[in-house]
Order: sequence, then C-alpha cells, then structure tokens
Amino acid sequence: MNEVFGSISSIPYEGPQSKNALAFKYYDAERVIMGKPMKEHLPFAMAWWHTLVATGTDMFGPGTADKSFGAKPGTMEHAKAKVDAGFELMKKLGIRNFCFHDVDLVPEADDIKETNRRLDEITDYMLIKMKETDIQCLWGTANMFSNPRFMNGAGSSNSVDVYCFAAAQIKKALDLTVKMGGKGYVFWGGREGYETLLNTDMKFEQENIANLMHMAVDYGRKIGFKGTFLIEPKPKEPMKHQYDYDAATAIGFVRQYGLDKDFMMNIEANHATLAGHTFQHDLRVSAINGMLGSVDANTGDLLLGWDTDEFPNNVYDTTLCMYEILKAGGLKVGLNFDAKPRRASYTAADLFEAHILGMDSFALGLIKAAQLIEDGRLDGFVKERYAGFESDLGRQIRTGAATLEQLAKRADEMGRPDLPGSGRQEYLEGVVNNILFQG
Ligand code: XUL
Ligand code: CO
Repeated sequence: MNEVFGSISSIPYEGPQSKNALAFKYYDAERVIMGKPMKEHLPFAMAWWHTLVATGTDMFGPGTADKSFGAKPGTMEHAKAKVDAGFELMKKLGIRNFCFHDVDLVPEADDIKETNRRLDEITDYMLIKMKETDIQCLWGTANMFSNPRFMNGAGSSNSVDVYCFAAAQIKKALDLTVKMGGKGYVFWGGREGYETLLNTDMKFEQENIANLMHMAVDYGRKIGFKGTFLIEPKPKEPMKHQYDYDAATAIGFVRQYGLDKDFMMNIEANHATLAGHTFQHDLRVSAINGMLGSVDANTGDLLLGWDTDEFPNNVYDTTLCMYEILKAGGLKVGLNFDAKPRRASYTAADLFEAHILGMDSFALGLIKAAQLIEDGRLDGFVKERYAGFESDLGRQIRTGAATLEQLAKRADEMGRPDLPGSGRQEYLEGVVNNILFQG
C-alpha cells in the first residue's frame, strides 16, 4: 500500500549524541526505569484532532498545513485517508494509542442517524488497522462544543433538545469507545460554563451536567465499559468561566454529585497553568485524592493567556510531572498529546519532529524524575520537615485524638514556640538543577 509519509521511515532511538532530527535522543521504549520499560511508564497517545484534522487555522487566517492526505476533505474517502495517515504516523513513531472525538473521525451529516452510520463504518476500518498494528484506543469523547447548537453548552444548555442531542452523542461516543476497547471516556466541559451570571442559573446548569454524567455512567457500565470516566478541568476558554475550573473544583463536583467512584481527572498542562497553577499542582491535587487518571501532555506559553497546546518541551515541567506520576504509582489511563505544531511548522516532517519533541521531553522527564526519587534528598527533606509530628502530641493531632484545650495548655507551658525549621527552598531547587544538569 502507498505510504502517506513515504519520505519518513520509522523513528529510531539514537541516543543523546545523535544530531538526526528524525531520531529519538531519550525515548528508548524498552529501557527499564524503576523496574518498568519506558513504554509502560509513558503510554503515549496521538490526538486525532490536532494531528489529523487541525490545519493551523487561527482567528487571523486559514490553515497552513495540508491534511487532505490525498483525498477530498468532507468525504468518507478523506476519513479513511486520515485513518491510514494516523496509523502510519503512530507506527513510525512507536506511539501505541490514540484519542478521538466523534467528529474528528467523520464529516458530520445533517442528520445524526447518518453521522452514526458513518461512525460505524470508519470504526470498522479502524478496528482492522488496530489489529494489524497492535495500536489501541486510549480514550474517546464527544465534541459538544464546536457545532453552533452547543453555543450555550451541552449539559448546561438551556435547550432540552440540545441536551438530548448531547446525550445522543455521548451514547454513540461510548459505543465507539467500547467497540475499540478504550481505557477511558473524557468529559471536557467545552462550553459548560457561562459568559455572564445575568442570564445564568448556575445551580440548575451544574445539576443538569451531573445528571448527564450519571446517565453516561449508567449506560457505559450497561454496555460493558470497564474503563475510567475522566473530567478534564479547564478554567476558561471558550467560556469566560468554565465549571470544571481546576482539579480541586472538579473533584469537589464529582464528590458532591456522587460520581467519584467512576470518575478520575485528566490533567492538561496548559489548562492547569491557565487556572493559575503549575502542572505539578493539579497533578498533586488529583493524586492525593486518588484521582490521577490521565494526562493531556502539552504546554502553554506563560507569556500568553490562552490555550496554545504546544508540544511539551520544558524538561523542568516534564520532570516534575513524571515525579508526581511515579510517586502516585503511575497513570490509570495514559498520556495524550493534546498538542499541535505551531502554524508556521506545517510540513509532514514538522508533525513527526513535534511528536519526537514531546516523547523525548517526557522520556527525559521520566529519567530525571526517577533520579530525583533515587537520590532521596527531596523526600528526605520533606520527611524531616514534618518530623515534629512524630512526637506523642504530634501523633495525637494526626489521629484526631487531641483537643483544643490540651494544645492550648501546651502553648501556655511553652510561652511561645521556636520558629519552625527553614523551608530550604533554594537548597531544594539546587538539588533539582543538580539532577537535571549533571555535567
Ligand atoms: C480543549 C481540550 C480538548 C479536550 C478534549 O482545550 O483540551 O481537546 O482534550 O475534548
Ligand atoms: Co485536552
């Protein structure tokens, strides 16, 4: 069969000394780190929408990248050409999973019955490719934000009919996810939020979203979906305020509405920074609540205030991300490259080089995170920092056995406490640099 990326061969691992743009410098799939091969620590996934659909269109001009893959956009031939291109790209890069929205796969028809028929046809074709290549579906989702009908949201819409349409899309996307053996199903609340409270009943909208999620869980479990439902928090964009603001907010939401047994978090780096947090912060919040499910691996540009979805390149960030993931015992689902090359990087080689950058940045992050853990200075300091709580009184506080009177009596006896031990932030930052840049 004709290749789509005929001029590009499978990407080899050549090591840090290599100057070959189309080779991995750090991602060595079989290399064992802390008892597991890299490919298991890093279940990378290709994002169907960025890699196979997005052409680089922005508010100021049309796309620059040709994603026709030799077929006419808007046809089923094109949908199939995208499948061929996607599987070839994943195979050549050694990416073992993909993620999709329903409308990434086929052109949407005027009638949902015809759209669903097209989805059945394309996923039959994808299943053949999956078998041939041993590439899996990481997660699926429904796009409930692009079509104008979703201008006021999907679960949060003021229209019962739009709410039903959203339900139908979720139902179908769950069918497809199960059909392809997906490990997760994602809710990113694209327009689930508001522009102004002057026209919004916030409680009503949040209850409707929760009901829709409950229906999704009930249906998913009924058709045999054993995977994880995920919420992908994001504070704003496209709406001024989105309800799943950050991990803490989304975790509160799933607990409030009794969804916490089925849902975990899908943390996207660029969304965390838009919320005013570090990527590491939202990973930690998810991990300590037992909800670190999956990662949308990208990065933003901190000088810009919007979702730039860049391929991960900052090794400081990937190191601290992998530090959280290793300490949490790994990811339940995986690492999806919700990222796109810049508009001026429009060639096929750019598409490969972008994924290589992302995979190498995470591989290096994994290597460095394991070294930070094995080095032990960070853990050792954190342990020492709270050592006062290993006293009898400290233990009573920790177990909830202490009383306010008892603690006040101790304060009376001491008169005033000594200053707590130094936080030694600069020392610890130096340790991280020492591990990152061992000469
Ligand atoms: C948008 C975003 C989405 C979700 C899936 O910011 O991240 O692509 O990952 O709907
Ligand atoms: Co995302």
